[in-house]
Amino acid sequence: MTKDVDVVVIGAGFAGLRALHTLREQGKSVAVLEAGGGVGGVWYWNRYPGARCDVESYDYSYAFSEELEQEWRWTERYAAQPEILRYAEHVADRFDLLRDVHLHRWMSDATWDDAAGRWTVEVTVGEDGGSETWTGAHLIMAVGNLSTTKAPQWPGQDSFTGRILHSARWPHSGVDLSGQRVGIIGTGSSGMQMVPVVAKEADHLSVFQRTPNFSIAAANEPLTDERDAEVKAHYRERREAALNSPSGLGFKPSKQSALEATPDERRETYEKAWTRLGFGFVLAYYDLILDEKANETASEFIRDKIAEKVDDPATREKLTPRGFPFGAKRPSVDSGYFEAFNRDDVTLVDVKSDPIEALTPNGVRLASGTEHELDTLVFATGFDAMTGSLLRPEITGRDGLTLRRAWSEGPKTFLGPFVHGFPNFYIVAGPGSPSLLSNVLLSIEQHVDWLAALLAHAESRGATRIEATAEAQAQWVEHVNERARATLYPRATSYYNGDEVEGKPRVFMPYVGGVRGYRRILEKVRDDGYEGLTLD
Ligand code: N01
Repeated sequence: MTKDVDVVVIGAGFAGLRALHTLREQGKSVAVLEAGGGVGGVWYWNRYPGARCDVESYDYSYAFSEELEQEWRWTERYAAQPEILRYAEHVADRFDLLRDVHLHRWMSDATWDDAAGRWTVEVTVGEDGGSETWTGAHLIMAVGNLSTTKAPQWPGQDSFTGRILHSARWPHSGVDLSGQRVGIIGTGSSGMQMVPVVAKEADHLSVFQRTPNFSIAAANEPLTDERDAEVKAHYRERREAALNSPSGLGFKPSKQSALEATPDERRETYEKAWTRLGFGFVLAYYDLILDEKANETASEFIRDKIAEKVDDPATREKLTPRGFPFGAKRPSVDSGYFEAFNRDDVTLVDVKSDPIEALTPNGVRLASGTEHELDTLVFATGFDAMTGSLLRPEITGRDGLTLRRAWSEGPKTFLGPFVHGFPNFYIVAGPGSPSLLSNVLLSIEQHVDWLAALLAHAESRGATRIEATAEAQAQWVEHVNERARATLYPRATSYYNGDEVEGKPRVFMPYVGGVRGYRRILEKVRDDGYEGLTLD
């Protein structure tokens, strides 16, 4: 039986929950279809040891309800995964969202019916492959940028007699790693967070590193009642500051060039940023991500920090990032990652110089023939970022155009949410918008509010179809590329550029114009009567 609603939302992470709440308040019927067994999105799936947010808890939380802001009590400056998941569950419960969230439903395809002016969404239900059909006048993709996992397949993988886990599909029951020889492949944010925690538990840990990356010390701490009261007394100002900052973290970069400061001034600025900014460290000076020489001053500062933490010179050298600008590849925020390599029971394996050749029944064999024996092997190998979850299902818009074909040269959007040829189809905080370069929770709320206002406006005019024009989309794509080209971002091999998946078009995907600049663009488009969109 087909189920009909006004709006179908895919994904019950922070974006999907917020869309449900806001559109329901507008009087729309909404169905949220979620592949997982609970709400929370990335925080539902990523349960690996040490998983925690690298945006401060007070900022990585919804701003739409002052009551919610005041009543929720975060316990740490950077919340750990279980606490964030509890928060998502609390929100779902508090705003009575669950009655419209349909779990264990994976969207296999969606097709626009031009005559009816509706989307038909086909869904696989549960593990046993049942199916359902939903239709909606609008389709919102709230699927997240880091949700389709990427796991390499090595020769001999099936012969490995130990256990293979992925950081983003960690068993809900937890995993006892005590007494085990554990291997972790990948040293992005997930790997770096996991290493110090697993090192304490396992008998021995081997870390397979391909590219050493920059990381900022987390400076995590418990939140005292005084601190909590202080933040809550000024929450509106904090939110305002976030909206008016480039990253949505409330921090504005110094207007001075890093190169104009004296070495002592720079050091002082960097020391302060080190304990305050997390991955916003890249904004310590405005030109760190614009100018190679300026960037090198920050890169060198971080390399010195790493050097202070690692005892063995050979290991230290292997852990030191070089050859790409700091920040151009997403830096991590870690708690004791580098120090973990001072332990006798942790080994760093450089798989750039000696690549993994195969898995064997006992572990991992490198090209040199060296074998690392393991009981558990963890893939912290990341995601098919930004486009993975949008292109895995088959999405067909007007005149049979599929999203895969429309994006065969990389994602093309108008402002991020809109794709020409796909009426009434919206992507929340995805490619073409600040998304992964911002505090994504803020970007999610910005998109949902703006889209909700657009839908209300269209309705008030009796319009039932909303679509970006080809011209507006082409101009936005050019603008996104032009802004990216003016920065150092394209100079690293990174998932921002689509480098993480072989054969993926090399296009810089997020919008580097910043949260504040982007918000102004959205406001102007709205004030100009939604120029760039056709409302019929
Ligand atoms: O994934 P990644 P992630 N052989 O893509 C390596 C967010 N996040 O899950 O760099 C060997 O960053 C790969 O090597 P290389 C955050 O936005 C946030 O760690 O490509 N190695 C890399 O080291 C983050 O950026 C939080 O050479 C292979 C690693 O695997 C994003 O999620 C916590 C390989 C993948 O790193 C993704 O992080 C966690 C191969 N075949 C995640 N394939 C916080 O809030 C891949 N690698 C703190």
